[in-house]
Amino acid sequence: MRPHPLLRPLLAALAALLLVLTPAGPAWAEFSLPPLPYATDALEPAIDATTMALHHDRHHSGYVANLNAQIPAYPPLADLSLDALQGQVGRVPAAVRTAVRNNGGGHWNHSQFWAVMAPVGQGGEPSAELLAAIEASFGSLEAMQSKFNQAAAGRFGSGWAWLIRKPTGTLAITSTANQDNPLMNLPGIERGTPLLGLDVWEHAYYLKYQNRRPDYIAAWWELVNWNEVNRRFAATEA
Ligand code: MN3
Repeated sequence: MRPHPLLRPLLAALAALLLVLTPAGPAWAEFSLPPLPYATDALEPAIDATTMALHHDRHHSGYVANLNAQIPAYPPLADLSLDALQGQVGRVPAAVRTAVRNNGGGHWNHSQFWAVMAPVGQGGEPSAELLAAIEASFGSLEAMQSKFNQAAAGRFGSGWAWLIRKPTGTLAITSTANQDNPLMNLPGIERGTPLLGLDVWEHAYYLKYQNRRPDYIAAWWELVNWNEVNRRFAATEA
């Protein structure tokens, strides 16, 4: 049977209409892995290239993929920025909360981690404003670093050490387990704006340092990108 002569132009018109009505991109935005801001060997010798490649290309990308995998079960996730998500983890439905907490936290934490490091000699110095705040809260830069080192070395199992600015304006050192961070509205977390966070999961240092976490922590200070820490501190003043 021959199709009606008007069928083909009618279908073409319908297809054109659908093209006009369909948004250009997907209806929701997926989270994406940021590229490292330097080469994988740029932080040698404190952090070796193999650790950096595995850490970014396998571990961090895994958090991003697993976070995106929660979107079908909880579509509002796609409308949240990564920053906004951290403060709302406690309101995520129970069925997906643990996965969003672990993988959303993992994505945020690692994104800041790459940014607060720089090749030796390229990280600058604490700004006068940041240094004044550190001295007001801890007495000295060295005292802050000592307290940070204790938090990093003393974190049992996997987690992070943080320099944060509390809602009161003072600076503090804190530590979180697993992939939690100080932005999360969850019980047991000392909240504040992270200025500097160190990954003390074994995957961050074990290839080079094995069980010598304090050696990794000591070497890491050479990599701190104070320019970025200064920027984060200044943003809390805004
Ligand atoms: Mn890690």
